[in-house]
Amino acid sequence: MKLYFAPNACSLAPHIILRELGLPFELVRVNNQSKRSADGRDFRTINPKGYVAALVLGNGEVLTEGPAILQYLADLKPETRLAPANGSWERSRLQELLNFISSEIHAGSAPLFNAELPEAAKAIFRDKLFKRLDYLSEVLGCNDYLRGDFSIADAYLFTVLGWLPVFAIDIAQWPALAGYVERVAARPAVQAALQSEAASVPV
Ligand SMILES: N[C@@H](CCC(=O)N[C@@H](CS)C(=O)NCC(=O)O)C(=O)O
Repeated sequence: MKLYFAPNACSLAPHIILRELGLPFELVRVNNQSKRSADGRDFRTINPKGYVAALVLGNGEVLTEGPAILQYLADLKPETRLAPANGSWERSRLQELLNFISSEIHAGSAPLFNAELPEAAKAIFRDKLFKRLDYLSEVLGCNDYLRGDFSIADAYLFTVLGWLPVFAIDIAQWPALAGYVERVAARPAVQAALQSEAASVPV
């Protein structure tokens, strides 16, 4: 399998999960501005939507959209229980979380990256994001992970919480989330993913 990624982008979540699962994979870095990829291709020929993550399977199929990639990967090794069995109630609960992270935190953060957006507009998005983080902090409470044991939702939430410093948002105002980020960051697979992205050659 090949994972097209950009350092510290949402593609970090499937990258972490590939390592958690111990699956063989190749990483291909993408320049999100020029859309060139490290294998010399125009990334839009791989994902016409033009954004990471994209997972290319051995049979040539290309899977995009973070939550779909994460679930596909977890289901390759169900015994690791990074996602509960497909069709179970627990799986629906996990999907509920993945969708929340995707639409409320990931997509909710996206405008804050936009240098052209006026500060007044950013303040509206920031306020909404704060409400979502308040909620997540309550859900997490004093648990180590979102759903008991570490799951694909944790790889995704860890990834998007990693963007807060870019927006000058101090995670310390949510002690449960601050502790959570430290806990997830300490996992060997997470360390390995972060280090290999930092060491990857710019395209
Ligand atoms: N709906 C997509 C969104 C992916 C996305 O936002 N990718 C960002 C990085 S986190 C990106 O590559 N943006 C570049 C662009 O849109 O041109 C998913 O959930 O996978």
